Amino acid sequence: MKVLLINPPYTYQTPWLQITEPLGILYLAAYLRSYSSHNIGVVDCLDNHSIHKIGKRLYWYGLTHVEMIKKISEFVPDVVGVTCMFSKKKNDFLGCLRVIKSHFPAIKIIVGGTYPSLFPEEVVHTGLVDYCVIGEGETSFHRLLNILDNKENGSLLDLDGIAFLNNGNLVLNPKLDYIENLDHIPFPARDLINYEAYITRKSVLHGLGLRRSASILTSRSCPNRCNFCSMYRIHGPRWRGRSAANVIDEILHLVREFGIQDLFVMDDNFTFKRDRIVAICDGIIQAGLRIRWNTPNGISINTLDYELLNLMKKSGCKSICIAIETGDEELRNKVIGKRLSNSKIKEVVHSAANLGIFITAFYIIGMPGETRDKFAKTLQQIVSLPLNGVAAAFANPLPGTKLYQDCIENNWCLLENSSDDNHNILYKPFIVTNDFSEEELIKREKAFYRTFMRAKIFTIIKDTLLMRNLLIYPPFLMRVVKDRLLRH
Ligand code: B12
Ligand code: SF4
Repeated sequence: MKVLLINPPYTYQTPWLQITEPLGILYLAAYLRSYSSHNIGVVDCLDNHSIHKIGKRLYWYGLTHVEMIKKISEFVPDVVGVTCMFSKKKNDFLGCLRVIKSHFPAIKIIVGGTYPSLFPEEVVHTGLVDYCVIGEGETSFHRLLNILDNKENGSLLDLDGIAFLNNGNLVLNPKLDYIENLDHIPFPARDLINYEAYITRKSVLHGLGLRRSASILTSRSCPNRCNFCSMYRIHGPRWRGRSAANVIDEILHLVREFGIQDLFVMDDNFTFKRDRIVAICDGIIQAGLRIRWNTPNGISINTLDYELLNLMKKSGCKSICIAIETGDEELRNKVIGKRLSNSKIKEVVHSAANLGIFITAFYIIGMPGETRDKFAKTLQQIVSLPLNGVAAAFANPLPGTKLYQDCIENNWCLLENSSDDNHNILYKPFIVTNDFSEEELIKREKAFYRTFMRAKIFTIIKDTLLMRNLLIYPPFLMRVVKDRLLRH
């Protein structure tokens, strides 16, 4: 069968959204190419990097629907597989499915990714899809295609991780069977997209990216259960890691085939297994790879210490992102469920700073229970710790999380910023409780960045020069200025 995988276009409020390669569908493509005889193609609507203003505070990222339809027509697929990485991109995703369905009613539509995995029932009831694959997709998608193509005996009714309508009745089989040995999955099929566009895209992710850069995933899922995170419902309850040797092979491949110099390690919990991360760092050093790497998705502070950070640094780690979430220990542990002490944070941040590793700390503003006093502890912490950068997001009750459940039960969600609003992903508060109003949260966000900037302005200037990222700013600022001018 001819199978075309599609990464749909996005809409977003600003023209400076960070977009990295769609590793999910590239993994699926690689798996199917290796283990099946299906003919696989990919339309990555985002790999042309075009951004168009389409409304007041609204930008279109990637191919237009007309361009996407043209590409589908050229491939003549029997099946299209469409991904959706963010729940908040639901409307863009459904819009894309609508267009495909109306132009190609005979083509089977299969979907997967974050939103379809969390809401399979809702997705199949849209009437826009034939099958929804839940969670990690390689094996379920492979078997689904084989059964549809009569290459495998078996019933769809028994297939792991799938939802569909069978004569109008919902079949919903949860995902139970995850790939144990991740080395069994080939490297992402980067050759199927315009990969050079991602490699040379001049946007900085926490200090790196000005040189030739790529993303890599060395493990799947995370054993923790933070109240705002639904990761485990997509990639399973248990952390699984690729072997160090397999990871080094991929890095060598990226360096030799694509000339990669900067690596974004996108894992959810890269440093979870100490012996593995030690072997990866040793492997990079022994192979003489002169790459720089960072962890834009955050690494767990509890897994770090001076010795490990020192080794990471020697292997090319330039910056780390760490998830502190709040300066208040009680809120961090009792509400968020992080199990992370202020003293451990202090120890790790000072160790990294002493080693010259740049540190960006992620915080959440507006978690239920965040009183003014607790928020003041966050402000104290970002000033007192030797951090190089901070990023704050408003607490966001993504459907499928414990936080969402709590917000529904307590009536804390802001209606005008509900999950149906497609364009609000980061910039507005989502929750109000007795501890804060919407206006108060907006003030807190401003205070957060103002406090950090005032305290660290010299560090910021020094880092910009040290990381040689100065060249990044003119094009970025041009985009910001253009956006502001066009807006008025
Ligand atoms: C890379 C990444 C980013 C990159 C950018 C991604 C991009 N589009 O450009 C950066 C670092 C910039 C980023 C930013 C953010 N991110 Co992010 N990010 C990721 C990350 C770490 C990796 C995605 C990935 O490649 N996964 C690896 C592949 C193998 O997994 P997968 O995509 O799920 O695909 C598998 C299955 O889902 C399935 N599948 C997928 N598609 C399809 C299609 C078909 C047809 C089939 C059959 C199966 C299938 O099979 C695949 C292989 O097994 C994920 C976490 C994660 N581990 O997935 C978070 C994640 C997607 N991000 C998340 C969030 C919340 C954000 C932010 C909002 C964070 C913030 N507060 O700033 C921002 C938003 C940015 C934006 N674009 O709007 C959440 C989304 C949650 C949700 N329910 O929506 C995730 C899941 C992390 C989490 N811990 O919950 N992110
Ligand atoms: S540590 Fe990160 S990936 Fe793990 S549960 Fe918490 S937010 Fe999710």
